[in-house]
Amino acid sequence: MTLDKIFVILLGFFGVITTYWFFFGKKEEKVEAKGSIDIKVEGGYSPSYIIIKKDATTTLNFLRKDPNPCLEEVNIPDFGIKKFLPLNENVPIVITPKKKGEFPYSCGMNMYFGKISVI
Ligand SMILES: [Cu+2]
Repeated sequence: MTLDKIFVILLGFFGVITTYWFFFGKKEEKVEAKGSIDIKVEGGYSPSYIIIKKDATTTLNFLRKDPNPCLEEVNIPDFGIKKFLPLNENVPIVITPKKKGEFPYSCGMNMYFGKISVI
């Protein structure tokens, strides 16, 4: 094998790793809410993965900073919650989960997602 062939193989290998890292390497930010948690709504939800305790009342404070109308509504179907999020206004959503599991939440059009994990 000539040096340039080795170089091309290495380059291809590097490309694959970079692509993999780009799509799968982004770690999901998991945050445990202790009574309440602030969720910033800007190009998605931050943090998006929220851990809460079963039978404990938790306040999710949604603050929308993104003028994109896509994010103007938040849905938590398992809790029967559908709320309008005015821009730059804190919207508290109070939940007291009665069962454990993972419950998704999303924008009104199902384009941005987050998850509530009840432990
Ligand atoms: Cu949307």
